[in-house]
Amino acid sequence: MKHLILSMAAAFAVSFSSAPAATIETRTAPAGDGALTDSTGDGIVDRAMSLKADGEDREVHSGKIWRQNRKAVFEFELPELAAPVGKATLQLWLNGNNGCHPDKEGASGPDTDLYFYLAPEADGKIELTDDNGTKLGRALEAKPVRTAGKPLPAVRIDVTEAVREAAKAKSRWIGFRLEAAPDAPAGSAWRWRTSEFAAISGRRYNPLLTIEIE
Ligand SMILES: [Ca+2]
Ligand SMILES: [Ca+2]
Repeated sequence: MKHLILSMAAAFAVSFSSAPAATIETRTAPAGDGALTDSTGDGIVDRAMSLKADGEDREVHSGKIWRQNRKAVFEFELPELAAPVGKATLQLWLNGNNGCHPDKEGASGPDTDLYFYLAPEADGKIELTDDNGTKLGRALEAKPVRTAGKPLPAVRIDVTEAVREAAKAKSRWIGFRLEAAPDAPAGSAWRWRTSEFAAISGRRYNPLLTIEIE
């Protein structure tokens, strides 16, 4: 029991000793992953959604589809990052057979960029003001992610620079937003699993941020 308590405490602790680097894991909660939608095509998001009702796919989309521009948003609570961040990785899972709409073999979502933002907009809730922040880079290209006969792989993105910015700003939350590149054509979207999906289908699918402390 004592060992268990120590392990749990270590999940959010930072070591100041010269011991090997610590690794911190933080996951989204249902209120903190969701989608922003521009439904009128004016470039301004007008809908924020964090929870899917029972019977739906428990996924959020990034792409220009059904005359909407949909953006997927994931907010993570951070521990106090007093020691230097060595490396940070965002791990997400796509949904469906091919991870995209339309879900056809050989199909893909659009070229997709990743943005990050900090508190106060990053706060564990999905709001219109989360359409904000700094572009980190290209997260996915417009090409199929599925290898025939194999399950969809996890999508892992290096977000070290973003988490270092959060540590410098002492932000206790960080948000990541995936959206179609500005020049991407309409007609496809990526389908991202949320914490609601993980609650039903397995914790391994929960959006995950892993931070290695030096
Ligand atoms: Ca959610
Ligand atoms: Ca927010």
